[in-house]
Amino acid sequence: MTRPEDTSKFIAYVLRHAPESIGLRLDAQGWAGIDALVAGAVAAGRVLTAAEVAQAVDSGTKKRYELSADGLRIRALQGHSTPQVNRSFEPVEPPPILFHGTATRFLASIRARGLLPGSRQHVHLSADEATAVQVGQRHGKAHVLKVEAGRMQALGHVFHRAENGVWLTAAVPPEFLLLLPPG
Ligand code: HQG
Repeated sequence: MTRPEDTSKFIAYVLRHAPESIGLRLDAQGWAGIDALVAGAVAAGRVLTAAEVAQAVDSGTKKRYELSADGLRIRALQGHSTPQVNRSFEPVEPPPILFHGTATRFLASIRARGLLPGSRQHVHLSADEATAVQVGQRHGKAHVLKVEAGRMQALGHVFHRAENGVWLTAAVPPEFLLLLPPG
């Protein structure tokens, strides 16, 4: 029996990073047919049903996915690295401060280069510190940075907010990072 969280992670991997791994094609806004997702997964040897996909959308505290109004299609809301997707997000005015959770082992590089999106299309930020702690713990010993989002925006940096509340921006130069310990 596959655990729902494993199913959600599998769907996240396919819809954000590797649709081609199951022969799936996403449109530029990230949408895939649920039937095509299920058929591709099954053809690749994975046990997956449309009911499990629906459960993955509804379950968990992380709103990773969205269903189309007709219920036939699914997409990941953010976090993409696949070049198939180029979601258009509206610019949104951020709060003065946003948070980014990282791991202590990345701090020297972040001090030198700021926050970079890595393989993803954006740097991910949160409005609350608790979320940032959880995100950072995924990578090791968590360290939370404060980002001067208001000052960045005033200087021309653009922010977006995905439907699940995750804040996105292209990159954060080091001068906008607070709580960055000296090297
Ligand atoms: C770090 C999860 C070295 C960055 C979460 C992070 C999130 C640098 C790691 C979403 C760096 C990238 C995204 C630099 C940034 N030098 N390291 N210059 N700049 N980093 O996983 O933000 O469970 O790609 O601090 O909830 O951790 O997938 O990004 O530690 O919203 O739904 O490089 O993933 O959601 O790691 O997490 P990631 P993230 P899901």
